[in-house]
Amino acid sequence: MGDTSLGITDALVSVLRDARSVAVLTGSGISAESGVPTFRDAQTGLWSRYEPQELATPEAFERDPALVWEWYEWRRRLVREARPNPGHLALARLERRVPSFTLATQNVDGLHRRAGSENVLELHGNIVRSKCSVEGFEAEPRAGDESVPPLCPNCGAFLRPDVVWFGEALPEDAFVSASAAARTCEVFLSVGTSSLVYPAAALPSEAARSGAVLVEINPDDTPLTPHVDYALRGRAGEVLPALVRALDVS
Ligand code: BV8
Repeated sequence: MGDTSLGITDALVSVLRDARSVAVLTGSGISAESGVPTFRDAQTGLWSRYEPQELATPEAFERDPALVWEWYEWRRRLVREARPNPGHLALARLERRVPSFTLATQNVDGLHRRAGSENVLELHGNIVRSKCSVEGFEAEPRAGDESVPPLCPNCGAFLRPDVVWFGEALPEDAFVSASAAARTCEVFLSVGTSSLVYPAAALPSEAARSGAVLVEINPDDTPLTPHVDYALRGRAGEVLPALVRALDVS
């Protein structure tokens, strides 16, 4: 049965095994074991002197488009080299055994889809995609375009990463679907997020208010911890596989 050293009790295993609908919110903590730095970890090397929250804004792009573009190019290289880890893979396995499963992620690294998850809502966009900073359409640089940032092939404005910056609205359809899943699920897992960034951070409480069993998977406490039914203290790459394994043997 459950691995009680990680807080996985028989009660939690049985609730999850019987659930017909499960919703999950992930944050950058689930990608930490894939080598993608979490959003609030001290940045390494050249980027150590910048605060991510300062760079991930329209104002920073307005002020210094080349700097912001280079920061994303650095992160894109990390993401390209990264592989899904056992935490991502466990969520893909869980999706296959739950009748209704929704995975809302704050991450922009695309690792959930690469792990085989299908119903993924990218609340904050995807770092691999670019879009025109004026027209807003998805666009890629023309071959041979050496400018930094590259220019929109359609209108010549700067391209920007297709992610949601601080102060920007989340993609409406993704967030509406994530809210609906939070309101209707029986079990809500909050994994690898500091629960500080809104409106995504409101989803777990919305689930709890609608009667869901609320589970947090994180090595540390967060502002959500006092409100959860189960706080599983550990790394996503360790806890999630143990949780899914417990379902298989139960
Ligand atoms: C908006 C994309 C309005 C870019 C990101 C109240 C309501 C609404 C908005 C606000 C509000 N209060 C404040 C706001 C404004 C702001 C906000 O929330 N600010 C915070 C800082 C207070 N919100 C916004 O601006 C949002 N927009 O509301 O617009 C609007 C509405 C209509 C019209 C116009 C405007 C937009 C927010 C999205 C910003 N973009 N990312 C990019 O990536 O470059 S957010 C960024 O933070 C990442 O997406 C990241 O995922 C996210 C959250 O961080 P975490 O994922 O939690 O990562 P973090 O490093 O913080 O924590 C990692 C956790 O993992 C830790 O707990 C750690 O313990 C744990 N961990 C570590 N290792 C592991 C682990 N866990 C498991 N396993 C491990 N191995």
